[in-house]
Amino acid sequence: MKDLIDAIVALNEDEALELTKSYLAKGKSGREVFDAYQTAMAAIGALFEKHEYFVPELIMSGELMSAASDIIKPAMAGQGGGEDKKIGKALVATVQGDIHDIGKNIAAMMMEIAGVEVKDIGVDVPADKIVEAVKEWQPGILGLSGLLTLAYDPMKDVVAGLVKAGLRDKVKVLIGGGQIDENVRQYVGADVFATDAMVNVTYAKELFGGK
Ligand code: B12
Repeated sequence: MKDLIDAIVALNEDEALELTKSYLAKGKSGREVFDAYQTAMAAIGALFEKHEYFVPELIMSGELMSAASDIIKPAMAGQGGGEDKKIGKALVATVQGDIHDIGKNIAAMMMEIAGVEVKDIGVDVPADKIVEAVKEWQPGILGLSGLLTLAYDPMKDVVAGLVKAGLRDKVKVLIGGGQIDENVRQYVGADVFATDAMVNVTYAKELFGGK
């Protein structure tokens, strides 16, 4: 799908969305098409680092990815099946200071497709609001997203808040974002880290016993 990846990286939205539809129509899976987007987003991030792209390009790439998600989501739902059967609950948020939401939305979407009831409380959410939401809604999984290195301390604050509220052993904390690794997981005190939304799905199925 090199033509699709090139169109995304060039931020040629019309061409990218047309190719997205055409690849799905020709039988590529939602997952394969989605992977092409993730490859392209990584390339866009690299161009930003090299100062060839700037914030407006990041904004455009974000809009393109959101528009593409609307097309890919039904294709993935069609493949996954079992959307009506809820196997458990997951709360998701992007932590304070971070407004990136594409990865969070995809992680939420993949869990919904796997039959998890998902509540998304948005971006730039302060730790106390997240802890409060866990207390009220009692999810089995708390998925925290953060793409900035600045997001690690707010994630740690959420875990500390859960401990303080006596909720830490009631919820599994998954943290996700392109820059996250095992060191960050340990620093934050989360249960699992994910640089891929499928981790969420596998984990949810294990935890909630879904098929
Ligand atoms: C698009 C984008 C933006 C858009 C976001 C639009 C939106 N609605 O989200 C906008 C323009 C707003 C933006 C702003 C900024 N950005 Co920006 N952005 C990106 C970019 C190009 C792509 C991110 C993306 O959507 N990727 C595609 C998704 C699908 O991937 P993902 O987020 O990693 O998610 C996957 C996994 O990580 C995982 N996952 C993610 N969350 C979760 C949660 C759970 C629970 C689970 C299980 C899994 C999971 O599953 C997802 C699907 O597989 C990245 C570069 C990159 N390579 O990531 C830079 C990047 C993240 N941005 C960066 C920066 C610096 C900024 C700004 C500070 C720029 C500025 N000077 O203003 C601001 C910060 C604003 C803020 N306070 O948050 C840096 C961060 C560097 C750092 N180490 O901190 C990056 C890495 C670019 C770079 N290479 O320098 N950005």
